[in-house]
Amino acid sequence: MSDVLVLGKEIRRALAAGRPVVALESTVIAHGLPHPHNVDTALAMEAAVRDGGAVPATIGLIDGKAVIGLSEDEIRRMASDDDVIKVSRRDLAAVLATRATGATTVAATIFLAARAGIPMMATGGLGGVHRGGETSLDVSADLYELARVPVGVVCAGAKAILDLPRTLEVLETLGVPVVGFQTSEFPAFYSRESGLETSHTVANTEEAARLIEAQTALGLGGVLIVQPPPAQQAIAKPDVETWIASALEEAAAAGVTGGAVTPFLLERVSALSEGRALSANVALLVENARLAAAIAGALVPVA
Ligand code: PSU
Ligand code: MN
Repeated sequence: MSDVLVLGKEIRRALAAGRPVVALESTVIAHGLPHPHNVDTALAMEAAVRDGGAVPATIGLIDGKAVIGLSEDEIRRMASDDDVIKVSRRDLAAVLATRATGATTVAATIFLAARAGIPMMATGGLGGVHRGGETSLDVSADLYELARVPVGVVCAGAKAILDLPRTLEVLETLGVPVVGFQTSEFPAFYSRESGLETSHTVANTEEAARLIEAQTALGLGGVLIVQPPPAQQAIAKPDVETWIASALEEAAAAGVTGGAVTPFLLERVSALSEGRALSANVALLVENARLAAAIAGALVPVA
C-alpha cells in the first residue's frame, strides 16, 4: 500500500509535526459541480482550510496512485477531463490497477485519509439512503465507511435528494454520531431546516474535537459533524422539494441507476433552481472546509 499512497510534501511534513491537515474529496469536483465552478470551488475550499490554519489535502486517483494532496494542475484535470471515474470504496482497486483517473467519493476519500493518518475531512453533503432505497437498496457506501474509519466529516447533512429520515436511521444502526455544530437540527443541505434531530450537539470547535477524540480513543470509527448552509445562500425546503420531485421523475424516465443517480439529480436540481442551488452548494462547501480546519486545529495530535 505504501507505494500506492502518495502524500504531498507539505502534507507529509504537517502530519509528522502534528499540525492539522484536512482531507477534501474529488467527486464533488469531477461529478458534483459544473465547470468552471468546480475548479473555483475546489481552490476556494483549499484556501478556506488554509485560512483556518490547516493544510488541505484534496484526494484522488491518478496514474495508478492514490494522491493525498492533488496539485492545482491535477485538480484542474479532475475538473475538466470527461473520462474521470467516480470512485467509491469498491472501485479503488480496479481504478488503481488500470491506472485510470478517479475522483473519490466521501467513502473512498475517508478510507484513504485514514490510511494517511488524516483525522478530518470536509464535504458538502454526505451520501445516504436514496428515496425508494427500502426497495432498491441504494444506500451510499459513505455511511458504512464512516462507521469504519476514525475520521471526522464536516458536512451540511446528507444531500437533499436523499431520504433523510432513513439516512439517519442507518447512521444510528451503524453507530455513527451525528453531531450538530451549534444546532440540534439535522440540516437538509440546501436548506437549514429538515425537522429532524441530530443525535448530539456541540457548542464550539473544542467540544467537537473532544468528541472526535473520545470516539477515536475507543476505536469506534468516524463522527459526522453537521452545520447548516450559510443563511444568505440557504433555500427554503418547499422550494427545494419541488425541484427534487421533478428531477426524480426525470431520472426515472431516463432509467438512470447506480452511481449515476447522484450526479444526475444534482445537475437537474441545479438547472431547475436557476443557479440558486449551485450558489448554496458552493457556499456551504467553503464554510464546511473552514469549520473542518478549525476542528482539526483543536484536535490533540495522536503521537
Ligand atoms: N454531495 C454533493 N455533491 C456530490 C456528492 C455529494 O453535494 O458530488 C458526492 C460525494 O462524493 C458523495 C457521493 O460521497 O456523491 C455519494 O454518491 P453515492 O450516493 O453514489 O454513494
Ligand atoms: Mn448509490
